[in-house]
Amino acid sequence: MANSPSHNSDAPAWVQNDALKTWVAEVAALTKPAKVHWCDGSVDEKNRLTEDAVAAGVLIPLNPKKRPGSYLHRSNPNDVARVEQLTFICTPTRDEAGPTNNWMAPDEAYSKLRKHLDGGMKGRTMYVVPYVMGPLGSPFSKIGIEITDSVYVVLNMRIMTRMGRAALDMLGAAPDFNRGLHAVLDCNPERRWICHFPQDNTIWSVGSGYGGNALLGKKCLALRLGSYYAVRENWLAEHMLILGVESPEGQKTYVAAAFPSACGKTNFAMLIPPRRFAGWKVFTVGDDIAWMRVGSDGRLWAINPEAGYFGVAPGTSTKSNPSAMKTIERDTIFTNVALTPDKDVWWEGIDGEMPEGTLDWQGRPYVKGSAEKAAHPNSRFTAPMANNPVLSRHADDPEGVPISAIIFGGRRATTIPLVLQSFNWTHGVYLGATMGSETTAAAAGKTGVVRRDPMAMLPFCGYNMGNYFAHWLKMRGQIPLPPKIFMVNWFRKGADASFLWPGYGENMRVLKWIVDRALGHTGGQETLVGWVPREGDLDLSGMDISSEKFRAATAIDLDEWKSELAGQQEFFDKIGPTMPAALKLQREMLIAAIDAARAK
Ligand code: GTP
Ligand code: SPV
Ligand code: MN
Repeated sequence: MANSPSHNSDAPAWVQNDALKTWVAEVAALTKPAKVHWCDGSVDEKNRLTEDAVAAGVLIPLNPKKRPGSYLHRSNPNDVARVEQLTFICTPTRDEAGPTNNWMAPDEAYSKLRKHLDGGMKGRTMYVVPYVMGPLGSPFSKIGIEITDSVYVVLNMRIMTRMGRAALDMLGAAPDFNRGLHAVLDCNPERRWICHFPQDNTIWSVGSGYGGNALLGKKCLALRLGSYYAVRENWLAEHMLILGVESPEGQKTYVAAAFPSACGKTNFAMLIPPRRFAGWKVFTVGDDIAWMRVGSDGRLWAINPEAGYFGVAPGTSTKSNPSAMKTIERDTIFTNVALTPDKDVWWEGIDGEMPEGTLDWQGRPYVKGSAEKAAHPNSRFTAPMANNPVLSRHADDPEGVPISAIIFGGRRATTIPLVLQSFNWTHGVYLGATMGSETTAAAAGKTGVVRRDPMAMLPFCGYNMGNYFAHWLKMRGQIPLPPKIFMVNWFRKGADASFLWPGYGENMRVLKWIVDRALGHTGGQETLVGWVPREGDLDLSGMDISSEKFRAATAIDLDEWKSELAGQQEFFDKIGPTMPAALKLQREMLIAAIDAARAK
């Protein structure tokens, strides 16, 4: 009976967890689906669900000769990115969520969403998706169950997480799994809310089927709730890629880097060193999220909680990111890219011209010369990390990898130089906390506006931002051998509005200096704002950049810094009473130092 809690008996024999069965029965009684499907994660199940999705028009099969096992999904055109203004932290008090988050009282949020969830899955299949964030068997890992009425979400979760029976085997009889409830409803922006209940380890998301709004393990669990647990349990949940650099001598160094959404994490994590760096290799551990804990050796150890990549398509080519192009050759779900007549994918920046007869991301014939893009600027690929030719051997390691350097980097046309090393941990936290970046298509709203995006966590910190800064400062005392902290900017522009630094693989030159500095192998020059490479420290040989451009990319202009520091005041004021004094002092000291230097 679809309308009664008798769904309890629908659970297959391999589902033994009573708390789970009870919860699923309660949700089914509320949402009243026609059918409940428990996901076991098998290949057979994937094939059946894919067939269903194709039959329903949710997935369009791509050319099996060109993209075996791959599909295109076109989302509702009103649902193409995260919606920050509809994302809420639902803590008992507003102060816990803090001034940078939208807040709703838990009771209010539950009752508001419950109204829409009541009968919200009528006539539809309700999927129960057990998943693990983190390697199976790792003490770092967390188990979630996402209930969803979207087969597209199920198939994405199967790529992005360790999904299926393995998660329930790991959970055993424990009742403390994350409870995620997701329903697309009629995909109406007027009925779209993404609500987090940290005290209840619960996420309710309605009205969107897209990315971080709907794949609840990713931004909702791994970052917003993750950060909330991390501050209580003395670890860090961060919007960071993790990569390993191997020198020709075989020395391996691991680095974690926080860049805001659509600011280069996937690309940096898969970097192919230029010819000049023969013998150097970069391996991907993760491309979006890092969970980091202090190890028994006193170092900071990181795992990637995800198992796949939900990567930005536009700009991806064999020139910019050959490893990503290999990764998406097969078994990939593409969302909102353009479709060529021979059923392959196309987007702005991919290799080659757009073929005649290409359909745009909404399925309309593309009119060449049109002001609109053929692929949506936030179009994405979902691909298993196992496809990545430069996947680190440690990507699935329950222990993770030891981090020697942390990098913060925004998208800034001015002010921020190519690379900067902080003087110490506190100064590094200040650099991260005051990071600015231009907004991108990864979130709904205007793009290209500079905003403060501390540690690339503005949309993902699940509690009061001032307390988050305090947590970062406090972590220094917990890490006997802390990583060194750096800041980079691949996006500085010249007077002609073009990028000064070629980026992508050439970022290896900067990464090498960072690794050398972190290991104490090379010098640097002290400036008022941090350490920078001395003339000649960055190996530029075999590279196409004029010395004027390089100088402009690395320049520290004290006038620009003066206005940067003025801009930080507004943000500090917004954080208010929880803003740590240590960070305010960093800013004041820098203002004083710049004033003194300019006074002559
Ligand atoms: P999310 O998945 O949204 O968190 O994004 P991300 O941080 O992983 O960004 P990604 O690597 O997908 O890059 C986003 C956009 O920036 C793409 O269009 C890239 O082509 C572009 N990009 C990445 N690295 C560089 C770089 O070094 N220089 C320049 N100019 N552009 C870059
Ligand atoms: C981001 O916006 O940072 C992403 C894409 O990685 S989403 O999963 O939609 O959050
Ligand atoms: Mn991201």
